[in-house]
Amino acid sequence: QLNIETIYKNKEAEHSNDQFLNDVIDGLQQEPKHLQSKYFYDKRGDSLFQEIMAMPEYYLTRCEMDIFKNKTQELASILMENNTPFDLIELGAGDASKSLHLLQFLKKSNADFTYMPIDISGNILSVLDQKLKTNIPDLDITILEGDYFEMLKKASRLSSRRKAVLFLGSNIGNMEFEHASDFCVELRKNLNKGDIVLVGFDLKKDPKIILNAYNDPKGITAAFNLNLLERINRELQGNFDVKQFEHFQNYDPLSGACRSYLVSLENQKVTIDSQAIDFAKDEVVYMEVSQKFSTADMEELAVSSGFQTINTIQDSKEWFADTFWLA
Ligand code: AVI
Repeated sequence: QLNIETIYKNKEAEHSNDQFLNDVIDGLQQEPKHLQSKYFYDKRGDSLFQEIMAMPEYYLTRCEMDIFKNKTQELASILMENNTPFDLIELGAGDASKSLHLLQFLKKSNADFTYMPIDISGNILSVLDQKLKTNIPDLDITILEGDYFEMLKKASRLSSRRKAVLFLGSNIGNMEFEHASDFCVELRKNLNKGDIVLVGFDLKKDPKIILNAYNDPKGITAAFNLNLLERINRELQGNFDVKQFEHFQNYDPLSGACRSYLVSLENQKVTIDSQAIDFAKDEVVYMEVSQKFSTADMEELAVSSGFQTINTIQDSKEWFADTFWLA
């Protein structure tokens, strides 16, 4: 049994289907066409992402796991500063496979904290809930399902303890650079002076290694992208013929942007909730950016959003960085 377990959902979740439909139609009416990658994560998308994380080419999870398994003490000592009680809030917690090591270490060290995972996927949060029940039965946990900032505000209403926010897995890379910057400014506004953030960044490296991580030969990443079209068919009465779209991945080592697209293989008309959208042969739908960072890029983001970098921890290959920012 979990010690304290409360599950909060935001109101928005009730209207999420309308929002999904609006965002899809709006994105497909733009030039170039665009779908938001936050919608990848339905039940099937969650499970495909689990498969991606287990692929030999997808080094990100293993690198960050290396940090969380082998540098746990270093991470924990910064979080446990002064031994004051705190809320450990994880944005986009997923199945918390990396933070699990940290949570176990903090518990063993008698840290006084509540774990507050935030995710938009209720499905993955129930997987997480089960996992924590089995692995750390005496953990204090408050589950927050919904939008990051709404849930962060909710966390502030529930507790006034100092906050340590985890934003791992290079999730920050799934935002365009300007959005990442706006996101960090907004994050800073939701924190008090002295709170800390731990952000995971995938670093710029050999372009081939990066491209391979998103262009696997088994086509799991392709299936992950195409699943969004299937999700639109399932949930929004769409009629995409998924076989008529092909995944295309590109990495630009200068900007560090690794982008995925779906290419229309023929001229076709798709109907979504009775709205028709035309796709020309070879027209692309821009799906996702997975931005890669240099140390200077990371620092620029910290400074421009009012944070001070206090420590950066890398994996043994130096491919991934988890960096502590002080608000
Ligand atoms: C969740 N996010 C950090 C992943 C990434 O690496 O950008 C999502 C992903 N897309 C394709 N493969 C993995």
